[in-house]
Amino acid sequence: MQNIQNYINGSFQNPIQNKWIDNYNPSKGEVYGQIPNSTKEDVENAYKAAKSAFPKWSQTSIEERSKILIKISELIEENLDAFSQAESKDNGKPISLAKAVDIPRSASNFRFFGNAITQFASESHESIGQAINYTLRQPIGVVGCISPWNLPLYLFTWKIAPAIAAGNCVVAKPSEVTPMTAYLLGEICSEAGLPKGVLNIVHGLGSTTGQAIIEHKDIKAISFTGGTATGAHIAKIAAPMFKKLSLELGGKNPNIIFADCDYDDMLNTTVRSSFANQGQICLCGSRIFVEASIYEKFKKDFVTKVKALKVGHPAEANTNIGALVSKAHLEKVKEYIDIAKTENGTILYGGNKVTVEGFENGYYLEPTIIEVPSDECRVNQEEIFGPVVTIMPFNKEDEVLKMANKVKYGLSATLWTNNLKRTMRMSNQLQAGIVWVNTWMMRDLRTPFGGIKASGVGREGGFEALRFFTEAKNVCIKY
Ligand code: TXE
Repeated sequence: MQNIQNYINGSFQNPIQNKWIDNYNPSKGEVYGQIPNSTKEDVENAYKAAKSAFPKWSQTSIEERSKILIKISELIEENLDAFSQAESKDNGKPISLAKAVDIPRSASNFRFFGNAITQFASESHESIGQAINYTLRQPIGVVGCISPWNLPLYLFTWKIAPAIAAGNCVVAKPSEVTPMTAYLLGEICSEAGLPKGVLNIVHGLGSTTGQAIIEHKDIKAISFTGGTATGAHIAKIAAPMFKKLSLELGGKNPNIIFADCDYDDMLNTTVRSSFANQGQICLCGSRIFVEASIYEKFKKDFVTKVKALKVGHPAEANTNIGALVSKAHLEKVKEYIDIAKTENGTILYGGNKVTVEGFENGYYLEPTIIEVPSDECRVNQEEIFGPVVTIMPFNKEDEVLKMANKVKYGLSATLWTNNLKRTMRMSNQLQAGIVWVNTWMMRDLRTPFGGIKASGVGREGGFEALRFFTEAKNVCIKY
């Protein structure tokens, strides 16, 4: 059994009240370890460690901070295999994906902000003839980072790296469903020379451990990624406490395909944007709209490609679709497939659980394509967050634009066309924080990341993240 502990004040500690929860291996459907279900007392200890580390860390030179973050990045890269295996085992994603995306991007997060902090300048404004103004961007103090199970280390480090780069100290909680790589990160941080107390990692349920973090009166900012409902719950508690909030929530992203697109590139990318990570990425293009003139051709070609995807054990090199993250999530996704049938949806491919030989209790599901008669059905409106996409044709630009925007979410959108004017017109009107044109998930970490409407509040990435994790102070000196 792999039991893990909290990482508080630079050392590993058991939860004070000795409460533990099971950690499952989704590819086998069995418990493989225990993790702390930390209580208020553990969160208070983590907070105290962060608070006592803050004066020195916030005064640590930019060069020194940068050096430590880059060292953390290098140590993650040196331990790529161990981290990838841990991530794949904990989440159910193919080892190939953890190795190619999750872990390298976690290293990039630290490297990026280790460099960005050396370029993060403050402004000054001259009030001609009267005064000089300069703006300090000071670290907030102790901040909370709470992350989800879909891209565990990738999203955990996406918050922690800018927070500590900006001089804050952190109380961080990974998802209780996928705690393993966050646990491994603790060791790496100590080895990289991160002073104790700068980063504290507490494990446990959202309703206990997570709740204790958002309720803590002296944790001044919360950076959260997860479900929209949870985000709303956090906002209700944190807003009256005047905490800074960054909320990266759900999505129901349109993938709009015009006939004039580069067809093969579109087709191959659409398979990825539909089913990567078992469709458990908030950026997946889960609603596919295809121009009528190529709809029948697309349907045939897309089904053929998806049929060729291999659902298998995540440790197999040729597995394309691994296990869903939990039994509960598998049932939730399966329920949506059943709902689609009651809404006159047609299952063009998939829809069934898969039994993988030797892993009969694993949480496996076929990649599923559902043709829907209307954009207003539930499977086209609600985030399913699994290997399920809907498809339907459209005739006119304004028709598809209206359907694309007619959801409560506004995270990302993908547009396939070679018509420049159409690209500008539609990108301008699509209600999303990110629009990919003729690509998907191409990421430049300097760009603002986040959505609008029910997809969240605020932006992560680049200087946006460093601004979130600092307070601006204007100093005006009369001369
Ligand atoms: O998110 P949750 P989960 C969506 C997707 C998914 C749904 C739930 O629809 O099905 O969110 O996923 C912690 N106070 N996305 O279960 O439940 C919890 O412990 C403080 C989209 O991962 O919101 C975990 O660490 N914390 C998303 C984190 O919040 C609380 C990616 C996320 O848990 C808490 C993942 C509370 N009261 C899921 N309750 C995206 N946009 O990337 C829970 N948590």
